[in-house]
Amino acid sequence: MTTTLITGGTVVTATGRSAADVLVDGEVIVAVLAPGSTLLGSDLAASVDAVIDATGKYVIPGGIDAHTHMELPFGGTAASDTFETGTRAAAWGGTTMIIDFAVQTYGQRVMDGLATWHEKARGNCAIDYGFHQIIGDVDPDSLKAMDGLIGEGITSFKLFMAYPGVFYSDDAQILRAMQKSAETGLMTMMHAENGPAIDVLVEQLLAQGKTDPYFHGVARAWQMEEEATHRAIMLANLTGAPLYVVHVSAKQAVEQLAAARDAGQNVFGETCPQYLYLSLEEQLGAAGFEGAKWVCSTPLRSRAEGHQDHMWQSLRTNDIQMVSTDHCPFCMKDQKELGLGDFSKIPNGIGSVEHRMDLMYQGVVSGQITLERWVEITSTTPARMFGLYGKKGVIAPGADADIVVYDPDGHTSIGVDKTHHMNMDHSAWEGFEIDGHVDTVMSRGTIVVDNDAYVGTKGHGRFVKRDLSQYLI
Ligand code: DUC
Ligand code: ZN
Ligand code: ZN
Repeated sequence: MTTTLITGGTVVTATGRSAADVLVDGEVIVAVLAPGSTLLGSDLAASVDAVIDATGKYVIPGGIDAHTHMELPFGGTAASDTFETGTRAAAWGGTTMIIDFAVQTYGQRVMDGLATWHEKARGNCAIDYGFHQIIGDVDPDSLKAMDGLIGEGITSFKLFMAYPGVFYSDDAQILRAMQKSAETGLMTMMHAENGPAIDVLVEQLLAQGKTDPYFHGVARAWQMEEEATHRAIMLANLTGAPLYVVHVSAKQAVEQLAAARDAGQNVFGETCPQYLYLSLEEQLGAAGFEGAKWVCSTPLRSRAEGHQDHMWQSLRTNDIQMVSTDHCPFCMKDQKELGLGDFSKIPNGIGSVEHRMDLMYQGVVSGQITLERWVEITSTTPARMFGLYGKKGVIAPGADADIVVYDPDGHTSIGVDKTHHMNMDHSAWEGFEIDGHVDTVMSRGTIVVDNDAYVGTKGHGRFVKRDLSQYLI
């Protein structure tokens, strides 16, 4: 077993920062020591196999991206990152675990859907991974199958109030699934948009000749998100189900979540970097078909309406608890292009798994969030939310040695000809400049990224079984 000492850095956790050395033995952290401590010997550096000099740098728990879609068949094509390419790109950006979504499609058995996703991921990942289960067909069989999910290490399932004919669940199905959630402790994850109403607007816009990507954002108006979020909260309230709303983008949806939380309900919200930085006017409204790069659901919101500022504020006030990516990449060529002349045929999704840690660190630089909050929303809360904390999401003895050495004096330029390892022919983040740099990434004690070189291996990443959410009593 290899022993590594990470020395000279500032260890940052969700609750504070301190100068400390981190000792790794094999796959786990075994000690966090005050600088100069002789407790484990007078010259610890000389007695370990490797030393990482983190002087002037932050030592943080590796990022956990709790919302990715590698290889997802969707919109007439499939997300362009495989588990191999997507987890490698994640590692490049300081993410050491993803939680992807296994899919049960209509008419399929839940456990067969899960088995398919295990086959896709097994032996291919650069970093550890887990699964949530999409229940695309809530019927008596799938409700029964949900009883077996916890034993499989899958402690959360996702329903869609959008995408009629694809993943959509109606209110009766949602109610039944939430009853199961309340009974078992499984976290209900919700894509909260009123799909049937959106489809009417889509049809009307297209009939008026409004076919550009911009109209994707018009059809998926914030009222559609607010209404669905409210409905999901009410159904969760009635049933007692814990609820986690994914990819929140509208400030009105945040207000619904905040009100429910203030009233004591177990309701949580996730946002994504695109809802903090990008907008309906600037990106979705880009000239010609360019806006297709940013077609995702929920959609980018109007900056004039103040959604982005409100979302940053919600991260500070904890009305939104964490940031994932909803990584669902599609190339422009042959994929996004399916929607030339009809925005509703553009595959929905943005690729960001590589850049989440950097983009959120830029929020520290710009004064939007603190250093500790950065760690909290990108690693510690995702770990607690999805039953991984202790093993993941923290720098402490006994935790997996998933560690990132981050250089606040470094710089990262994002763009397809610069930092870009996702399997896409464009970057939704082209031109973004980050005042920081991921120097070293360790996954369970193995260095996978070292000073701008990928040194990881396909298959190093293991499936991680998760406990129930650690936010629930
Ligand atoms: N939204 C996206 O943008 N892509 C995948 C699925 C989703 O809900
Ligand atoms: Zn979704
Ligand atoms: Zn998603």
